[in-house]
Amino acid sequence: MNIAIVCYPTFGGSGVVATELGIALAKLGHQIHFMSYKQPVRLNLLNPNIHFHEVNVPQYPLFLYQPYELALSSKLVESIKKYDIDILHVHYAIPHAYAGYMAKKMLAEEGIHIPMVTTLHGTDITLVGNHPNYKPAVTFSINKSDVVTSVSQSLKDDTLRLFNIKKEIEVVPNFIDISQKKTSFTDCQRELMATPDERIVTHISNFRPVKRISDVIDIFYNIQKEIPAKLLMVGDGPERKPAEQKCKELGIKDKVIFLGNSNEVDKILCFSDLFLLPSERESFGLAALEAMMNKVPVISSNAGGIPEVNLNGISGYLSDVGDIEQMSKHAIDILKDDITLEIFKEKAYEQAERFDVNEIVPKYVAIYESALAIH
Ligand code: GMT
Repeated sequence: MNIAIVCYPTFGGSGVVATELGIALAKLGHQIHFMSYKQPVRLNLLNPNIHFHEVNVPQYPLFLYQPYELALSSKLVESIKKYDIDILHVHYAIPHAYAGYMAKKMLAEEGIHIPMVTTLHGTDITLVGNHPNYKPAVTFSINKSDVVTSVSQSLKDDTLRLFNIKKEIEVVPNFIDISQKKTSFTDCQRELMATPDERIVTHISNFRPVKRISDVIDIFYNIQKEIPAKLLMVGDGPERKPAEQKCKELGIKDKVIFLGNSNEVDKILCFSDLFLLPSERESFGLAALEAMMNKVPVISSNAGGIPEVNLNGISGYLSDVGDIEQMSKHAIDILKDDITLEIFKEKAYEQAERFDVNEIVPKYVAIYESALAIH
């Protein structure tokens, strides 16, 4: 199939999932055309089946906001015709499903009919899409998609609760490529980050308020009082500066390393002992799954779809949002002795295997095939 994938190119999980999906489909022999305003961070173009088409938005001083949707839908129309695209898969409803629908309508005028699959990722529904200023357009473009998928059952339930959706929503969980882990472990340089007696605790996100970065610091503060430890903070965003300030005030600044954005998270996770994800909301928690693939147990909140990924008492522990005391206690329980830690590490890996690329990508292929069959 010739497949167009529209996604955000930045460090957010939706762009990562879209990119990994395109790479997996390209390995299966499909021609993949990524459309975005920048090359997605995890996209390695050294594959003859992968193509990247940059969406350029001309800057015009009259506009306070440049019309990205227009540029995207025009680019889609042009590329779908030029590359004989069979299927359009948009990740993140805003504005991709909307622009995709406009492209479909323009193409239909020329007698070209192409099915559109929309994958909902979370913030497009729970945080942004539900805003009254966006809600009618988001509802419309979900209902006008040929197939709608969501990355967790929890997100499906939220979508049906918050929007007037007439379409069936199919749950297709996010995935990881377990085989990648086995090959990248030689690069693991734990000694650069911590002394042999220290545990390494890690958090990865885009440091937005929804990630509750302050809770991450509080939990680590409690851990390091009981167990020698370092905290690796990977990513960047609005909560980074306040977090750095908080570490200074708590007197733990030498134990917390802010690494900034990285597209090589496996090289950090491979020597991590525990992952913290105390989010306020999380439709899935891809970062937690990536940790588990690297045998890192997870201390998380029980928000949204996280319980579908992290199993309480098995791959880590779950607590109510904001329950710092319980999260700290559970973290210390896992880290306090090598045998317990090893058991949790193995169980985290076993749970991650359920989300392997080979289990999940065929579900998308089947969706494309049935969308093409009925279109
Ligand atoms: O929250 C983020 O880190 C970014 C956001 C995005 O849209 O890229 O992530 C959402 O999609 C991810 C991939 O499906 C999920 O793993 C995240 O849980 C989800 N984030 C939220 O729901 C807050």
